[in-house]
Amino acid sequence: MRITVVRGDIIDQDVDAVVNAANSGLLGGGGVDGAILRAGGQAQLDARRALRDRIGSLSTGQAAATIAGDMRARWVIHVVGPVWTSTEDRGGLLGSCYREALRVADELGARTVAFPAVSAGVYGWPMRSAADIAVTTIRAIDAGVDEARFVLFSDGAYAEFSRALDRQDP
Ligand code: AR6
Repeated sequence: MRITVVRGDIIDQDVDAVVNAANSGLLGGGGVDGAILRAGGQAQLDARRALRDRIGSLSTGQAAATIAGDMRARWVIHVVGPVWTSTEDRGGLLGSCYREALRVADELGARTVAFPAVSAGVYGWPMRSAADIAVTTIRAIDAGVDEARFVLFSDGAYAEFSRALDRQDP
């Protein structure tokens, strides 16, 4: 599996599946979640509602897919990242988001998957740590996916993910 890092908007990526930093209610929010829902339109919203009717809510660290609707991508893989706190190490849950997303991507048969910096926005996770956990976790997985692409919205996020990838290159 190739791991790549780009600066840009996850909506614009020509990939099979896009990972969404969702909340457990699954029906949208701000940040990347809002952008993905807007881009997906009614078909994606209907699919999110159907998923919620089926599973109730999505737990932190878990992943579940819907169709993407009007997006270029075919699927959205929803994950719920942990909210940052300095009093408890929730890094395992953040790693689980990436692991579970890739497992679901494999099940779907997705060859290319775009990831945002899960938890590093509204949920407050420090970008440096978010990048280290994301890269370390993805590196350790032997997935059927050809490319895992981190798509970072800001220069700062892009710099941290690039650093994490370079630092850990064999
Ligand atoms: N493309 C790529 N990255 C983006 C985009 C985009 N279009 N938009 C934002 N980001 P966040 P979280 C970056 O807040 O911290 C929502 O309300 C953003 O700059 O989207 O996991 C959900 O419903 C940041 O670096 O996700 C939840 O309630 C990163 O994506 C909650 O926010 C993640 O920021 C989840 O919070």
